[in-house]
Amino acid sequence: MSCLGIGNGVNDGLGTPALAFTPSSVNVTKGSIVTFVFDGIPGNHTVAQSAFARPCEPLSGGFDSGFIFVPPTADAASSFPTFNLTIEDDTKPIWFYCAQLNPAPHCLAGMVGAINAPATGNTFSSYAAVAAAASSVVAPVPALSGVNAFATAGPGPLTGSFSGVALPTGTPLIPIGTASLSSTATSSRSSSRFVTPTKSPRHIS
Ligand SMILES: [Cu+2]
Repeated sequence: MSCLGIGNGVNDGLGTPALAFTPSSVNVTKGSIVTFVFDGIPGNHTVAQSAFARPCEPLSGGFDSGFIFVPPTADAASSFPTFNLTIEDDTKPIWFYCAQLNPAPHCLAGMVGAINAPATGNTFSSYAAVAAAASSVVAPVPALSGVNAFATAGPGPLTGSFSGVALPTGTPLIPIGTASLSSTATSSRSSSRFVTPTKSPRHIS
């Protein structure tokens, strides 16, 4: 099993640095379970599968954890929510990113990761470089099944102060599939594809 911390490095028992998955690249064998730990305090992150060439957008048929909110008041000794991915094919790289946009797009800030990335060619560092230059970040719809990996349950436990939210806290409503970093993303709220955040806006990185 591999364990990846997700967070911003404050009071974080795993030492997860700001806006990163730690470690950000792992190699595991078929059948392995990769456990993502939402351990950053505070934090509101996602684990979403993407394609190498489009690091900050959901991969068709990819997995997505949804946003998991860890409040500033969380205890570092908490049982943080985890998201467990079973790897179905260890010959294919699995790329993933965080779709949080607040206070800056995490995907462009380095919150990307890889499972079984090649050592040459499409390497993890190449993926991260493409992400850093992305022109848009798109939040997927949460999904358990992915491409070459799957989860059997959403992130949990979502008890106490932990919760799953439909959109990043503090982020303006954005049309799913058309979010753009260069727009204010607030021009229209009439579309049925908008999702209302379940928490009041706040500034969480
Ligand atoms: Cu994030």
